[in-house]
Amino acid sequence: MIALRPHVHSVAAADMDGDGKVDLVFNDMAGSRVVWLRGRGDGSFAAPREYRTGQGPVGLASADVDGDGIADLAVCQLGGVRLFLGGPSGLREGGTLAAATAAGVEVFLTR
Ligand SMILES: [Ca+2]
Ligand SMILES: [Ca+2]
Repeated sequence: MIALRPHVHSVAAADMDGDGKVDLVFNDMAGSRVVWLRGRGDGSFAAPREYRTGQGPVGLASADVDGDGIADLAVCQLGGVRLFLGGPSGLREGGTLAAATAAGVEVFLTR
């Protein structure tokens, strides 16, 4: 069981550790985090694991953006988009993809 504040808006379902079983990640907007549940493949999940985000994570999208065959996670948060890369031990920080500036949104394309 994990205590969540209100404002869970988004869930992403994908295999983010490459074990062939679908995992779930959901946002905790008020807690500035995402919560990853590693799927066991039978409808149950391992203990939740938390990853800090910027303020107000609200939207999630999952796809293999670095081409290693393991799903990754993009998190829309206040002021930009943060990337988490999937891997055998879970998610790891992958940097900022886009940030809001006074002039608009700046998109970063470097690795
Ligand atoms: Ca998995
Ligand atoms: Ca990947």
